[in-house]
Amino acid sequence: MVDRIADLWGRRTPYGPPVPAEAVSPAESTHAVPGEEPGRHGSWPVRVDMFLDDGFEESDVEAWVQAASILHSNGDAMDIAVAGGRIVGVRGRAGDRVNRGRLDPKDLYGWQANHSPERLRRPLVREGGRLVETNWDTAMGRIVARSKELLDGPGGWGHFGFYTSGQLFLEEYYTLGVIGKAGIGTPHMDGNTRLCTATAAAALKESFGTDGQPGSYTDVDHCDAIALWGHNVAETQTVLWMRMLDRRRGPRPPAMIAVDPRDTPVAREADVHLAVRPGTNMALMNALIHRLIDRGWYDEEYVRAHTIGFDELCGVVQDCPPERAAEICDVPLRSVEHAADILGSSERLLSTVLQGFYQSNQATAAACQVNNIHLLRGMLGRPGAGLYQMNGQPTAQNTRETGADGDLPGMRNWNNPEHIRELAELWNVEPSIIPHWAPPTHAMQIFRYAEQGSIKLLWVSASNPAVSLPDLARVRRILAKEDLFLVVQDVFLTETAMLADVVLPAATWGEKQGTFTSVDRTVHLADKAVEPPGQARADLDIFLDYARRMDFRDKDGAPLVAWHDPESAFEAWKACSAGRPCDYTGVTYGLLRGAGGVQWPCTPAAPRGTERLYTDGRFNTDPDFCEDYGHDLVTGAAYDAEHHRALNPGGRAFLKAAAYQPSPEVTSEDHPMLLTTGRTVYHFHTRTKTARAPQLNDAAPESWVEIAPGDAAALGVAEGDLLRLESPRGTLEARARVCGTRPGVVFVPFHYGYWDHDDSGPRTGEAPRAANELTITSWDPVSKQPIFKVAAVRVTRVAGGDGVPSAAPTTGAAAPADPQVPATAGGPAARARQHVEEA
Ligand SMILES: Nc1nc2c(c(=O)[nH]1)N[C@H]1C(S)=C(S)[C@@H](COP(=O)(O)OP(=O)(O)OC[C@H]3O[C@@H](n4cnc5c(=O)[nH]c(N)nc54)[C@H](O)[C@@H]3O)O[C@H]1N2
Ligand SMILES: Nc1nc2c(c(=O)[nH]1)N[C@H]1C(S)=C(S)[C@@H](COP(=O)(O)OP(=O)(O)OC[C@H]3O[C@@H](n4cnc5c(=O)[nH]c(N)nc54)[C@H](O)[C@@H]3O)O[C@H]1N2
Ligand SMILES: [Mo]
Repeated sequence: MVDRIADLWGRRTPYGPPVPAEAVSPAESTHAVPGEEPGRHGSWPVRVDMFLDDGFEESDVEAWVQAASILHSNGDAMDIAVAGGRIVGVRGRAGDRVNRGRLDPKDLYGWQANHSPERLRRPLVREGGRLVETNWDTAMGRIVARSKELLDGPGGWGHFGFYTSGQLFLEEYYTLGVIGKAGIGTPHMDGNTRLCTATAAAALKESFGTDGQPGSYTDVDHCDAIALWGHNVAETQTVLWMRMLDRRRGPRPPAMIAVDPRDTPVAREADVHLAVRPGTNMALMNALIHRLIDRGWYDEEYVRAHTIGFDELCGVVQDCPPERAAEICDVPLRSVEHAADILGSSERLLSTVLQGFYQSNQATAAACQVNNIHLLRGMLGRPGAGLYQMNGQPTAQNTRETGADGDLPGMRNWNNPEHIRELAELWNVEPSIIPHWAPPTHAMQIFRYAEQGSIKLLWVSASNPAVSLPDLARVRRILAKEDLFLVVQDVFLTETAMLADVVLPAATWGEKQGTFTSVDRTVHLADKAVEPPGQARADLDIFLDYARRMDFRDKDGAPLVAWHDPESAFEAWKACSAGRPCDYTGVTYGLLRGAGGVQWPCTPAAPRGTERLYTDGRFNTDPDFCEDYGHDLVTGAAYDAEHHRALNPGGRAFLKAAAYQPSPEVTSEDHPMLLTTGRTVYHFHTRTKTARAPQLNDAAPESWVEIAPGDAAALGVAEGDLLRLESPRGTLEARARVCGTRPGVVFVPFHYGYWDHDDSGPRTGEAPRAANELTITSWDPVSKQPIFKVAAVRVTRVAGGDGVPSAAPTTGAAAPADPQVPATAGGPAARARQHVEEA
């Protein structure tokens, strides 16, 4: 048994890369008892994690229902324990390729939120300014009446906006996508994936022609170097980190590079930590590439055969030698050189990229440079040479694939008439109804249209923008507008739902069925384990009900949405995916049930799925096939089909370049420090679920400000003192955690809104604490992802802490400088089982 609040990653099971038997020395051979021994070779040992509710034993469990994790994108397979019609715990699935039985702390304890007494049980409508309970007919009736009035009036589809999630299921997104694109015909649809993985998609399209991760999680088993680009994987995809740590503790461990302004657990583990100034990733990347080219550490043959743009790239990076990056990023020159040495000498490099790049300055440009390193070194499409432009949310990949983020389903190109024709044929509608006269409207623009009044109906599903969007004072003003009809479909009465005209109570994970796809293209099925509370309904049923009531029809008068349950929706999606990169035609619910997850493309020709993409060095850049014709990375200007054809890609990847530019907001005399924001291991986003799981909430009950010891001393700040942060947008107050962030930078977790989700209700009379009160309305020119990671602030001390430390956890990046701060622990309530299978 282990307290997985105190011990985030559990017991180590060291292992080494697969090697031919004759190459293994006796000392390195397979050991029966992992942990104490040097470890074994080849495959990651099984360790099954389990947590059951107090008083329950395994023998009390009546059914184990298969699912996968819903609180991050790793796709860890698990079984839900059911007894007496309730969820009573979870257990990792030993046979699954992704996690081999392991679970993340959020997954072990987070399911308890399903049973919260605060779950929405009935629809709500606004009456005389207040939200009152009603029935489904009344709630849906109001939405449909307003929809028909708008659709039939002047401006029609232009008044509709849909803002969805990365947390629903594939079937739900596809249904929503068809309603939006072929029912209403609006381009104003996006997901919160815009805040999350828009840059992953954009960078993959720019370099390789379409979305889709080249790599596989098994690359961790084979690699000899791991580079983590702005990714605190130890706290945000803990099971993937366990796999990396197990390699690091086994024979022939991979080298490790971390790029992060804070002393995260990843940074502490790495051989080289580049604590860059927030907003300067691009200078570092250009310098690393400069060095690789300068030293001749690239694969000339691969570059010649499989890429376009080498000369331009050389031209751009020429001006950015390591010395220049060391100055701009404010990191030691020798560290830049050391990182380049590792990148240049590894034979099997694995990279992961996440929010430190995607939500920072020049997001797509910087993410593309990681692609460039892999292309230059020919590090794609073979074991260990892996690249993940990471996802964050559990189903963000599906939002993108199915077109619920505004892209066209099946990674089709909105600007390619042939792709529009394919969809029109599939759905049996006129091509003209499918929006394709301009790029899909991105989330920040949808909110802008609502602000200006042209979007009059905004339907938010499974997102809490009143806490998660930048510049919250503005977002609240928009959501509260009299002339905006706001529909919120959620499982709790969130900060956003409080502002709605209609609130629809949704069933969630464990209470409904559907599929989802993790970052390495592994598809899992989650089955329904228990009934939802009250009148709550699956999101799929809500969308199907809307389609029925709106009476959307195809060209021949038949219902546009002809499916009726998750499996029939999945079959409809399969037809849409056929022949595209994300081809699901070989996947069935039957295949996914029982066995482990399956990686797309999975077709009758590849019935067990596909481990890696681009194994032959042929990319999806063909003009007739690609998802996008690309952009200028500096301005965001879009290229057209003609430009793309003229480049004659012929299956080659693009090496795209851009010079470094400073962030849109830099420090000034008034705002002399940089604010960056992000996550802690215990909470998920706006905490609607994790604050309702006692073990998780108790580990991080209140917000905090991370500040470096030198800055704290200069401001006269001690651990636990109350600080005020002010940016040009707003103010927040929280207690100081003096710890290892870089000098001049403060960090605030973005999880805490103005509502306490632990039953104590809205916070009144207290100063705001949400990180997004301070962040800026500004986005990457290519991916349109907001810049959450860089804002200028002024920091002042408001009051002393009387020697009481802040409530920040001690386990992750917020590990305190002061050793006297009591360690975060979960105690008996957090005791979980971990069972290591002996070889
Ligand atoms: N525990 C937990 N896990 C989660 C989630 C969660 O809410 N909680 N959410 C999931 C989701 S949706 C996502 S998107 C992922 C996000 O996962 P991550 O990207 O790992 O998480 P973040 O904390 O947002 O950001 C990562 C790091 O970026 C660093 N950073 C800030 N500015 C810069 C910069 O300019 N350059 C560089 N190189 N680094 C910078 C921060 O210090 C931070 O440590 O996590 C997923 N997993
Ligand atoms: N400052 C700052 N801001 C950020 C970030 C950052 O790093 N810094 N990160 C950004 C990123 S990467 C992300 S992903 C976003 C996340 O931002 P949000 O999407 O706003 O965050 P969540 O709290 O996950 O909101 C999901 C909502 O869906 C509800 N929900 C859960 N399951 C279901 C379901 O099955 N059906 C329905 N209908 N509802 C459900 C939950 O109760 C919750 O209210 O925040 C972004 N904002
Ligand atoms: Mo995210």
